[in-house]
Amino acid sequence: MTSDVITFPPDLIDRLRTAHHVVVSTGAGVSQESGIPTFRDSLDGLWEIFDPEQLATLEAFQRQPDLVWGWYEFRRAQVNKCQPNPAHLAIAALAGKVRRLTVITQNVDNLHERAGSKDVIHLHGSLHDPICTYCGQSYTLLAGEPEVGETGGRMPPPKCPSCGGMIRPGIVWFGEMLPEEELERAQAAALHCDVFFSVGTSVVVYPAAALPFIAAEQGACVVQVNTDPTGLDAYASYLLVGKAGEVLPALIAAI
Ligand code: BV8
Ligand code: ZN
Repeated sequence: MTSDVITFPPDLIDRLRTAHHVVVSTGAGVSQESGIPTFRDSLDGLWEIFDPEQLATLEAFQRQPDLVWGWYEFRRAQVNKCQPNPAHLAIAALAGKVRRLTVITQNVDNLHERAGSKDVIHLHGSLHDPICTYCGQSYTLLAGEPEVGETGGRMPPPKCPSCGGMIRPGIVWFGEMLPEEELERAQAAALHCDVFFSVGTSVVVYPAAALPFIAAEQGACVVQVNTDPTGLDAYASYLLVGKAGEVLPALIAAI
């Protein structure tokens, strides 16, 4: 009977115990065990006829605002029904085990924050912070559940209370620049950290995907936590193959 206790190389544990700055950079895989589909999972229900890369663009929003707004409200309702999973909780607990921790995410859900992580760098925005396309003001979403049916569906975006402009999701779409300050902070963290975790990301979408390579280039210990291989495999110091919700709690407990 093989033990299901996960063991880790002693020098990885030592690296974490002595590190001055640890970075954890996450993708959709860290929220998968909370029940949120990843980008590689095909969209289901009403959305299966759409490709996320086609929907997640300014052009799609301008052409079909009700469809794109409805998709994001459907996803926000999905996130509101989910809970942070043990991976999010382990990342939050890591902050109390290492000297300095920076959490970076490509995800647009708020599960890191709901798990207790502080000052999370959102490179691609958030489902929970829509803005006005005209005046840029933040828009406060109505409390409670977005009114979307089980399969979502077309919903007209709200109008800005200040200027009447159309409200859009506070999301960085394909072809859009990332928020400058967040990107600079993330790149600086990759440049100066001792240990860089890449968790649950296929390492495909740039410039976020460049971060683990920047860290490897400057000599950081790069650790990938993923169920599957990615383009980072050959550059990582450690490949922890498995579900983030199982690997991370075991790793944090071993520090
Ligand atoms: C930019 C918000 C400068 C949206 C996202 C043509 C024109 C313009 C730009 C480009 C172009 N061609 C290429 C580009 C650049 C483009 C890009 O990189 N494209 C890729 C497809 C090649 N990038 C951009 O457009 C960026 N902006 O470059 O601006 C510019 C401007 C104008 C002109 C030129 C350049 C903006 C990119 C941001 C897009 N927005 N998100 C939304 O959420 O709706 S991207 C979105 O997709 C995510 O945020 C994330 O970044 C990416 C999905 O990746 P992952 O998170 O990794 O998820 P994925 O499903 O792929 O993988 C999950 C992984 O988890 C897998 O490895 C799996 O094995 C693993 N896993 C699953 N379960 C578990 C697990 N691991 C552990 N445990 C588990 N349980
Ligand atoms: Zn406005």
